[in-house]
Amino acid sequence: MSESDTILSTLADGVLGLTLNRPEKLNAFNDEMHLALRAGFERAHADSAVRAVLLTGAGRGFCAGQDLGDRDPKKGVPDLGRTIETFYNPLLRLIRSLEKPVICAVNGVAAGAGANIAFACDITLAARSARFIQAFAKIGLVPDSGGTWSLPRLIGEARAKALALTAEPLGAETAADWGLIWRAVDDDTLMEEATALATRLAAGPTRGLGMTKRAIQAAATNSLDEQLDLERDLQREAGRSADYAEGVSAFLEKRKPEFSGK
Ligand code: LHQ
Repeated sequence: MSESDTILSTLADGVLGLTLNRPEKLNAFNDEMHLALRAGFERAHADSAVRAVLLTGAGRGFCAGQDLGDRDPKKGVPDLGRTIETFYNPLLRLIRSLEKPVICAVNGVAAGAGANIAFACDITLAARSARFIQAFAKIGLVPDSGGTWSLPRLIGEARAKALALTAEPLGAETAADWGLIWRAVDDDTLMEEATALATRLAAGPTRGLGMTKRAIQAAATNSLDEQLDLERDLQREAGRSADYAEGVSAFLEKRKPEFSGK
């Protein structure tokens, strides 16, 4: 894993905590933070001790998207497609393809790519005071980090277009009411609730949870027939897991299961 203080990393109870850590810039991404966050998610893929990820931000913001000081056209016309190809798209793919739960705790403003990364996570909680801004329209850009894909799917085309074209901030409670995120919680309980959720999921049947994530995501492009076949195949695999054996034994023996993640 790359050594950088732009991402704070912890591992406890199977939860890999990744904290965006450029608080003086509301955790806007510079290249170093991009690489360090990617290294964190690569570790989550490779390390079997990691059974869930908890992503959050240090300070008063979650993430203000790209550090615009690093992509200032006055310093030469930038190739933003390259930035997307090099940094954001690999990150989005790592989050979505990780067969372990990714919890996101949005502790404050989430703007631009910062908002869309939060929407790409599996379960997103936000502090009641947090807001989400599709800031791209304010600077002549197009939503990225999967925003043009996730927004219409999560909230429908009308709301997606209005948010993206106006860049109006959306409060956490409305985001939850609309189904953009899982839940808005009191600011002072956000990290406690997010950590408890991540810890609970990290103690869960990791392979089954991972396949559940894969199946739900596949539904975005599958027909019902394809999805039914996929469920059959994944259930066959899940049924052979140690965690299925443990789950059924625990149920029959009226005790709490102890899942190994295998
Ligand atoms: C920042 C930033 C920031 C640098 C706050 N950069 N310093 C992909 C491809 C390649 C390039 C382009 O981008 C993308 C994807 C994207 O993410 S595009 C969208 C980029 N993000 C934005 O346009 C958001 C810009 N930030 C804001 O609009 C505001 O800062 C928000 C609404 C997020 C928060 O407003 P306030 O709460 O009033 O805070 P602030 O504006 O005072 O910011 C605090 C500091 O953070 C400030 O620095 P300073 O030295 O004055 O204290 C800001 O300059 C800095 N900061 N966002 N993206």
